[in-house]
Amino acid sequence: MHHLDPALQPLYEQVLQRNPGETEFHQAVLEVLDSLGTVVRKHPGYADARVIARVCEPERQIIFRVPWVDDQGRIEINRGFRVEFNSALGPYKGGLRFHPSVLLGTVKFLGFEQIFKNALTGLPIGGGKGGSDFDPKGRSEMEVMRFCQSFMTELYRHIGEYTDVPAGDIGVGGREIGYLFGQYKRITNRYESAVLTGKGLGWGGSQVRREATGYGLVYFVEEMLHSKGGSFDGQRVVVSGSGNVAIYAIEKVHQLGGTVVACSDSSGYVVDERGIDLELLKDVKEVRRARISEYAQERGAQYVAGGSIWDVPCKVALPCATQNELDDDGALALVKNGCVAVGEGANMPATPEAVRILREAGVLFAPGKAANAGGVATSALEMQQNASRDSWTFEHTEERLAEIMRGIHERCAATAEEYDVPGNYVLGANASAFVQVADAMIAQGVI
Ligand code: NDP
Ligand code: 2IT
Repeated sequence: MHHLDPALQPLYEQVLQRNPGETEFHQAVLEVLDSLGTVVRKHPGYADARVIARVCEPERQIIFRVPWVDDQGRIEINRGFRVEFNSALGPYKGGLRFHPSVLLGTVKFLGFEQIFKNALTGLPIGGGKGGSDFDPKGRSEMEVMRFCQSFMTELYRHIGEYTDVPAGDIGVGGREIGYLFGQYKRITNRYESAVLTGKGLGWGGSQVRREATGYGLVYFVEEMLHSKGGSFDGQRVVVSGSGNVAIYAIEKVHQLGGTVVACSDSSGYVVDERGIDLELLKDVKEVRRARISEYAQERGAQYVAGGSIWDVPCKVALPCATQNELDDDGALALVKNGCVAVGEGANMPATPEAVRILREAGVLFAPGKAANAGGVATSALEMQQNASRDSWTFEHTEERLAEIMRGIHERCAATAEEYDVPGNYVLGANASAFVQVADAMIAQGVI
């Protein structure tokens, strides 16, 4: 059993009781409460204001039916979600996930993380998340479009430039954002550019948004390595996943002189000692939407069906697929093979046990809510460009992103020092973000 600060234990038990079965949400809350024990001992006012209890309760949760017709004329029914978690710092902001595993508890864990992540960017965005249990795998373009149109036919009444601004996540990229935006525009008769981010470059999207999460992750980890006198140059790197975050993490690692020798999808992983061929990977994943096994076959690289990618020796590991994909066995394998740094590109990819093992072994660990904040930060830059009816160059936007990521690293490192746990980025991220959100909530009354 986990030992929380006595002031926070009853609160955690209440979260368990009021949100039964939502294990991922419980896990995300526990990690934050674990950090906040240190904060409330120093600043008891936050406990008195019951602001931690308020942060754990979403402002609004929407669940809706998404009926649509497949290519065979069969009626399909999915479930849609939007959890509007916290608007103390700005309109709700966070992605949409389309994956068969999505439950309310999944969306709540992601929305909860998003509150703190968005605060860390320093930009005016609150926290939210949404999605559906729709499985895009094997669906035709037209099926995906009809699904997106039906999803937006309900979602449109809950979102808006000043209310709630969705974007992509697993299973939702530029194609889906296009279909969603088109349907929002038809229903509302408004060209409200900043109602969604991740739009196409020709119609209100931002340069670097596609690359932002992966690039930002690598900037953050590079800062972390610099703090110990290291860098990516010449390092062997393993990146799990092969979607949006993974692809652009690989691209930036290669630009910084590292070599990514393995990546994966939900069927297996590929080991490519020459370094992943990004042109081929983008063609297989972004254009053909095919399996990583096809990459391995065409590249003549080793493919391992199932198995654990963390068995591949590396100096830096970047989990960029999904929650709880790096467990205690994975962490032990990484430590045994001499890994020095782990950066979470995905949301909550490392289990609590894995994080403990890595930290105890002295492995640098960057939590997702800090390290993968580059995506949402660039979404906020997209909103800024839309509001001023402007569009920036790639170079300018990338420089803004790099600056934001350096700022988040600095902020987490400084907060960890302030609480006498230098190098503990988990505590640094949680404490710093919480204090900002809590102060805003207290200033705005009992909200
Ligand atoms: P994509 O849909 O583009 O790619 C997801 C990748 O992860 C695919 O390779 C997929 O494999 C794999 N994957 C997904 N679910 C599972 C699963 N249950 N088990 C094993 N593998 C899985 O999504 P993104 O790259 O956008 O997102 C990846 C992670 O990054 C998520 O945790 C997301 O929340 C997080 N994130 C995304 C941001 C963004 O801007 N897109 C921003 C910040 C965080 P397969 O194709 O076989 O399903
Ligand atoms: O997890 C995340 O931060 C995202 N999926 C991106 C959210 C956004 O609004 O850009």
